[in-house]
This record gives sequence, structure tokens and C-alpha cells, in this order.
Amino acid sequence: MPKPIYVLNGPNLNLLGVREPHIYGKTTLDDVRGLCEVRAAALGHAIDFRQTNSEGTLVDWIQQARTDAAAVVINPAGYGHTSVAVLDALKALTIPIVECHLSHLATREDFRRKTYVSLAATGLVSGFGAKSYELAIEAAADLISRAAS
Ligand code: CA2
Repeated sequence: MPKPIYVLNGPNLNLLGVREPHIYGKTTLDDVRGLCEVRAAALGHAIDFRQTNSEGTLVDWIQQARTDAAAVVINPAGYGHTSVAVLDALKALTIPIVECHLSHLATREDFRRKTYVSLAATGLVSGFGAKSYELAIEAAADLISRAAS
């Protein structure tokens, strides 16, 4: 059975489409899940899509990805800017890691312009709203096939 691409979402992303639509859009996280499933299936992959508000759970899921995932797409949300624990867990992975953000971090507040996750990720997709996830899935699929050849 081929391993899925883990799509991991950090804190408050469950509020997507419900609060602050002027920043994060009207698309819900469930809509994002659907977009990712369709995009991944078109590229021959399955996804395992998860969201948590807990830093420890996010670390547990990243550790699980070491054995159970083909790649990780991660929107760490606020933990991207604060969590050395999430960075350390990601650094233990040998599979592709694609960091994904809805908003364009480079144009936002200073504290959002850097993430710890970027130190472990192969690359970053930021600023395209829900489309960032589809682009991140494409990048992950590309990295998986490059690693296999
Ligand atoms: O742009 C992104 O995807 C972010 O990861 C979103 C995080 C933010 O802390 C990062 O700097 C950038 C916020 C996720 C919470 O999303 C909400 C959505 C609706 C209402 C409130 C929060």
C-alpha cells in the first residue's frame, strides 16, 4: 500500500472561513481538504489531512510521518514562528517537507516573516490562499517522484 502525503495543519486553522475572511479567505478547512484530495488523486497520491491546536500532537504526527508518510505538507500556523519542538521533529524526517501558508508571510508583520519550519522544509508556498495547498501537494508529489528515480 503506497504511503500517503501527510497534510498537517496547526492551531486555529479550524476557524478558516469562519473568522477573519479578509485575511484568510472564505474557504473552510474542509474545503481545503477536498481540494488537496482531488489534486493529490490526480497526481496518483492519497493524503492524510489533519488539524490540531496542540503543539505536542503536531510533534507526534510529524514523528509518525517518519514511517507512515511519503511526504509532509505542513501549515504550522502560529507554531511555525515559535516552535523549536516542531522544527526538531521535522529535522528527524528524511522524506520531503513542503511548508505551506495561506497568506503572504513576507508582506505581513515582522514576527511572521520567519518560520522555524523553513529551516527544515525543502521549500515554501505562501500567499495563494487555498491554492497554496494545491501547489504544495504538487511540489510534494514532484519531490516524491524525483526521490524514486
Ligand atoms: O497564512 C497562513 O497560513 C498562516 O500559517 C496562518 C496562521 C498565522 O499565524 C501564520 O502567521 C500564517 C493563522 C492560522 C489561524 O487562522 C485563522 C483563520 C481564521 C480566523 C482566525 C485564525
